[in-house]
Amino acid sequence: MIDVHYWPTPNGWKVTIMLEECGLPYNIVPVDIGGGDQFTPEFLRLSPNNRMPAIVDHEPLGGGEPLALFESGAILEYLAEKTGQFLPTEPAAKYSVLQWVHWQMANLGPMMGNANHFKNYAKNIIDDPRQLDYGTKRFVGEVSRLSGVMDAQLAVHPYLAGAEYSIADIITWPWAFLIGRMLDESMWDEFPSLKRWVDEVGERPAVVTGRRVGRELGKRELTEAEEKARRELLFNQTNEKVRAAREAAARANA
Ligand SMILES: N[C@@H](CCC(=O)N[C@@H](CS)C(=O)NCC(=O)O)C(=O)O
Repeated sequence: MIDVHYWPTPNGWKVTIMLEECGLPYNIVPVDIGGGDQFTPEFLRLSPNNRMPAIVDHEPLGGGEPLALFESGAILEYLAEKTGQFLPTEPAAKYSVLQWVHWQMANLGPMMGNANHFKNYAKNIIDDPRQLDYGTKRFVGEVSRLSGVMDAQLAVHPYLAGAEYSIADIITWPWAFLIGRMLDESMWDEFPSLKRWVDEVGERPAVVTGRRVGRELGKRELTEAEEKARRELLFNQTNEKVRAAREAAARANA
């Protein structure tokens, strides 16, 4: 059995979609990131970067003790190797998939996270909205550029890494399908091949099911005070602020 330390967000969906695609049984362990579960000693032992998703595989590839992993890219690569699915073994094909996996992890995910932050969240935090202009322009501009990169690739290939559906698609779709919703629905007009792929992948049964996992978890209405505490927790994580949790975890896990 695989434990998935999870909250229903794009990075979490990558793992549930992959597990559904592979037909592997799994058990969801909720990590309420707005409530601070990512700072508990138990979670920091699995994921020292205080970010979900993380997994624990109790019957790991290669045998032995349960294997804990954080970072969605590493998790998908591991599950692909474990099941022999969605990552070819022939070197040229394998690395053509992995270059897109790394592209998502280093580009689309972080840029969309920041674009969403500046465009949708930051106005609730700062007093002068003009302070948001530069950050919004910079990150929305990057998402537009990255959408063009995907669109050009998908204009000549059915899937991101070529002819076959792979972990490159599984890792990218949970961010890509939100581009219009997070930024601007009219963006799709500029990227028809990307839109074709978003719609097609979105119809796969494993994608539909994986994205629904834990839907109810994030649904509770928060009070204004809870919302404020959540913003402080998620958007103000200097070393000074998280050091205490890390040190407490180190003591508890020693
Ligand atoms: N590169 C990481 C990013 C994970 C990530 O940013 N997770 C967010 C939720 S989508 C999180 O756990 N945030 C908790 C926090 O900011 O403290 C991955 O792909 O696994």
